[in-house]
Amino acid sequence: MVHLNSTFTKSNNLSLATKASSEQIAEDGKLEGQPVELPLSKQSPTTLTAEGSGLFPSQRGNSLGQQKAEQLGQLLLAHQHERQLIILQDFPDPDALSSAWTYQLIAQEYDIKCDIVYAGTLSHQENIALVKLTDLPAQRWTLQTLRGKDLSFYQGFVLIDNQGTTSQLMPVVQQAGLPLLAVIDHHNVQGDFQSEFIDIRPSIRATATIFTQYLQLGLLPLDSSISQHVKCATALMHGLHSDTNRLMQAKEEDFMAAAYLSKFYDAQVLKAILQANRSKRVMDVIERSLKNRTLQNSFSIAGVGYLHYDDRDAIPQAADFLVTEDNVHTAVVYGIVHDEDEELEVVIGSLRTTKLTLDPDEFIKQAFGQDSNGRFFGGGRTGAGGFEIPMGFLSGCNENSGYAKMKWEVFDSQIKQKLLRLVNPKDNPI
Ligand SMILES: [Mn+2]
Repeated sequence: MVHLNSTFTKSNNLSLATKASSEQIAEDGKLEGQPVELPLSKQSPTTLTAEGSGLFPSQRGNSLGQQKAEQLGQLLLAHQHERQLIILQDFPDPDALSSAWTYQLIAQEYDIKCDIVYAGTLSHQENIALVKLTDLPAQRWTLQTLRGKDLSFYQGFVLIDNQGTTSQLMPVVQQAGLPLLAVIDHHNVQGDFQSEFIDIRPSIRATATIFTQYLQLGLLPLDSSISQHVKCATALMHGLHSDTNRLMQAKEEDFMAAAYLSKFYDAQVLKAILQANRSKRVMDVIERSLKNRTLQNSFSIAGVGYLHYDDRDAIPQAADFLVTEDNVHTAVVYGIVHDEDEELEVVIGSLRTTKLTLDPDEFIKQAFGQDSNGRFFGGGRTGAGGFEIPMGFLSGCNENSGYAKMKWEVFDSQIKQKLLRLVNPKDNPI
């Protein structure tokens, strides 16, 4: 599938934009070293200096960023307790998605509730991966969906990483009389619009950079102990990465933003997002494996529940992914694969190891043993192994969800026990 980016052409350089940005840049340096007080809400009282905001020395002169962060803080303060719509281009890219999420998190500090919406689809594997792995809260609103929505529920809308020219939702929102509150973008100015706040900086390569600056400047300082912040930083890193062609087109400010994000983002999750040729259902399985994994003695063990026969390949992919975690040398992922047509169920598992002294074949044979005919449930080769355990009489009847859940739990614990006997030889409960 083709990754549809916005239809903006960045080379379509309007003199208006160039002039505006060079004028703004000429103001740089004015506020250098001065403390800037942002009018924030009570939830995040912050008096900021460039010193205290974790900026790099060369960024202290970035008065435009500071000025814009301050203005955005004022805007949000003036709209406290409201509901806003964040409109993205019809085929949102990682830059748009991550920036919108950041806006939502910042606005939350002012008790503003935002819905992130787009009218088209997430067409690229990477976008789907980003949304799944970070739980990014974007919603698809088709024109049909819109008919059932009462837009008077919202007090305004904002445009992020676009200027309204690439969204089918624009005419509808305008017709509903919603005011445009903010436009934050790095594309050249697309035309005339009235907005309370405008931060359009075509000199910056990604909207994610602009949002990272807002964070750094104190609108929402990231905290690596908050999982949502880590996910958001990961999303921003991905946005920045993808809009700068893996940083190859990045400018100083983009690198500075990346440097700040590097302290918070999750490299493993980003790596998973970048391995883009995976289906959404594979991503679901990887997500489950991440969520369910148990780490013991450098083993990562994860049961992923039920999956369709067509998706069985997701299990080795999830194991490939889990084994990349720091301090993990071996990953085992398993699930119940079912073929609806035949009411057949089988437990399928995969092992991946980077430990040279661990023989996957021996490990799996030892862990699961043989069936009544003397056949082993699995085996392996260097670095990888797999197993299949037929469920026989217990196959099917999953219409009863309570039963299906119970069945999974029994298999899950049994497999874990057998594996953990080898992982922690002394912890054998029997
Ligand atoms: Mn962009």
